[in-house]
Amino acid sequence: MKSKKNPKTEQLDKHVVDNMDRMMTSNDGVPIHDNNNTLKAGNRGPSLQQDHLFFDKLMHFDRERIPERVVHARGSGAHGVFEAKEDLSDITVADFLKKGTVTPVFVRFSTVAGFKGSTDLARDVRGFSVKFYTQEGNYDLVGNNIPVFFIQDAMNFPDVVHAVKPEPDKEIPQAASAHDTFWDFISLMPESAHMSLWVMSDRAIPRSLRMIEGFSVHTFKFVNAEGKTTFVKFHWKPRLGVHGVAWNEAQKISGFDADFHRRDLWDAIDQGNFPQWDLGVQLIPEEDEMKFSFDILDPTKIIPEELVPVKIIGTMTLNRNPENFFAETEQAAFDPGRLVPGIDFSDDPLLQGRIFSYMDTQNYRLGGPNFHELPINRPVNGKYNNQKDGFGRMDVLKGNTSYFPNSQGNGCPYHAMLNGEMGGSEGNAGSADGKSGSSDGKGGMHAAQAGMKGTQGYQTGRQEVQGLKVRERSNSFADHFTQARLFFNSLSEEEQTHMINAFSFELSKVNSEDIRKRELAILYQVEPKLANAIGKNLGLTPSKTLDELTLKFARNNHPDYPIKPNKPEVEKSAYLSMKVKDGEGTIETRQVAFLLDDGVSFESVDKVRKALEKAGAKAVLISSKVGQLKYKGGETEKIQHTYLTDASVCFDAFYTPGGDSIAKLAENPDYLQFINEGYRHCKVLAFAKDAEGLVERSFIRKDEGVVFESESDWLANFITQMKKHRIWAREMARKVPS
Ligand code: HDD
Repeated sequence: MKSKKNPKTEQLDKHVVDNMDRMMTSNDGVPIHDNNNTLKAGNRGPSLQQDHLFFDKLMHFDRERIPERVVHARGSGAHGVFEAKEDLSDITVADFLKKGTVTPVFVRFSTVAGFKGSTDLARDVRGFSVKFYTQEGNYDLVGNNIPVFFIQDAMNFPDVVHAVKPEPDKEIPQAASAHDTFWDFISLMPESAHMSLWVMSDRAIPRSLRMIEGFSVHTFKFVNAEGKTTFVKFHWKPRLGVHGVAWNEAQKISGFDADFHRRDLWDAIDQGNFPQWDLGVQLIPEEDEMKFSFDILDPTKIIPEELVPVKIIGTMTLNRNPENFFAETEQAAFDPGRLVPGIDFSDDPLLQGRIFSYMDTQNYRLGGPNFHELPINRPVNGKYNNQKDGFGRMDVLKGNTSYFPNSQGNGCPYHAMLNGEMGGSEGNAGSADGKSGSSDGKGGMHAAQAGMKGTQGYQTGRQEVQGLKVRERSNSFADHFTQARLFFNSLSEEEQTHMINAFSFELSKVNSEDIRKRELAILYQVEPKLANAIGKNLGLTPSKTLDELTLKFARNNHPDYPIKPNKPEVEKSAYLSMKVKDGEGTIETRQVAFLLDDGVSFESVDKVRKALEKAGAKAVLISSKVGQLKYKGGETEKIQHTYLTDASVCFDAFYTPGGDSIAKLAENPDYLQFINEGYRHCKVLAFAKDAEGLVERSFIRKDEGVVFESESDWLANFITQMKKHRIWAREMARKVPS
């Protein structure tokens, strides 16, 4: 698939090294004639100290690893573009948000808790980081697929991370929150109640990274030309909808294909199924800051879309896979502190702490302050300043000045224009020429800076600030349960059941009964129905009041805790459930397993494959061996998937075609496992006429998601049912635990 080019990929391409048709050399370019044998004294003899080619090779190998990210270590990246589609000129000067502007992006999705090599299907938050390479520098929107956070103040960040990571003595469990230290922390921090419900929802086990939402979590600010600010929350809405897998599936996918999400993203882009998200904003005028029942600076709160609608302002399309995982995905340095003109921080105390942490971690992880010069991190509009030297410096700074102000360097690099005038004392800067920061040596404005002509440079939004220096927390942050309740009440019955099961699973893995009880007491405050159902699974009756220890720690922040909450504006939101609404949904890019064997009827395969592919889905043929599948009529087809290598949990729906393969399938336990498990996980199963009898050998019972060829409009119905993503009603009706 030919990939799309944009200014960033063109910049990157200049760094791509292709070994094809090249002679092997050392790192200094010296041709190598033997890459198999070290230099020895005699062909059995000791190796020699003077083997500089061996040292060149080993020295590099020994240093291949860099520290993995302390959180979000496991990630997958892709390139793409963002196109702005709305006129926001009255609320932000952000250049990349000007209607019609197309900006290159690099996106990295991640899990939070697991190590770099951990499974994609962990129950966890997914990171959603976007680096926009704008004409006014790089802008990083470093969000998550969950709109709220565990904690309100950055001071607690290392604590929540230490609690969820493997326990420090035995370093288990890997990529899992189901252990004592996590729930110990959560049960002592009532502010984490809201997010803990999201993490126990199906949002935390996505079907695909292409099917997750993204949120800025924090409220940021837009700044317009007059310096006036508007509060803003960002939302990414996936075109394919938001979908999860069942927990039982997630656990099995981790075994069958731990790279399930990474592979899915790569394959989709590789096959030209470019994933897309719309970018939406919730805008709150400065003067409405205090208008809500919650504090918009509190990162444990959403702004219900019923209160402030999401306005779609553009679309992101991911259309190119990285050339090299390490150079791009691993070395990408995201930082919510990288803002561009027109966007500013709010005073959210979690966000304020992040501004330090990311820069600090990149300096450590990427080995010094020149990480901006790594190809993936370079801005497309160039960087020109007096910062110099340091480990791994790549730019060759020209001229004898590296200070400001200067006259020797013609006053360059010069300040951005303020209000259309050339700013500051460097009045002659407009004549920037080859002697200065204009590294192309051609004189005049550097071509890459053309897009910045007339920019005011980065302007912090106007804000009056006053107050005593205190280590305190506002009482407007003290309501920890109202929005958790809003989330629970907004879910469908099936989703609530999944959440109850998830809490029951996690708390059953906790060894300490004290912790289980403490958490149940928190959940009781959220919603008695939730706490009672979980309590039943744990054999515990939830306490109606918070545990003394929880209260003690909550009173560190709010001495009068609990504080009477404000009445919420919204008690149930239509935007929080993932359940596909009637008549909506798509089967685009869904993977349908065709379960067959030699002797299968070509017609029976072909007509269904064509119909599914027309609707955008993909048919994957599964047989008992790789190589050539032999059709009943003698035709053959190459097979790459088998009952040995694949599992039902990796597919969205199933079809058993007819033909002479039926007798083999009837005796194939792996086939029966496929359809039984597919049914258990509430997926849609279709059977050709000859294959309908196979159902008798399974525990499948006829329902809307079990489709037979002998029924009218069966093919259209197969597709209609698949659009629902899952037949969750099956789980409720038959108590099939998915
Ligand atoms: Fe963070 C990485 C998202 C709070 C400190 N964070 C990281 C990544 C994402 C987020 C998506 C992965 C970036 C990548 O792909 O390279 N983090 C969030 C969100 C938060 C949040 C949405 C709250 C709303 N983070 C947060 C706080 C702190 C950090 C409060 C510290 C005070 N986060 C980090 C970090 C990481 C990081 C330690 C690890 C690797 C990295 O930065 O580059 O600095």
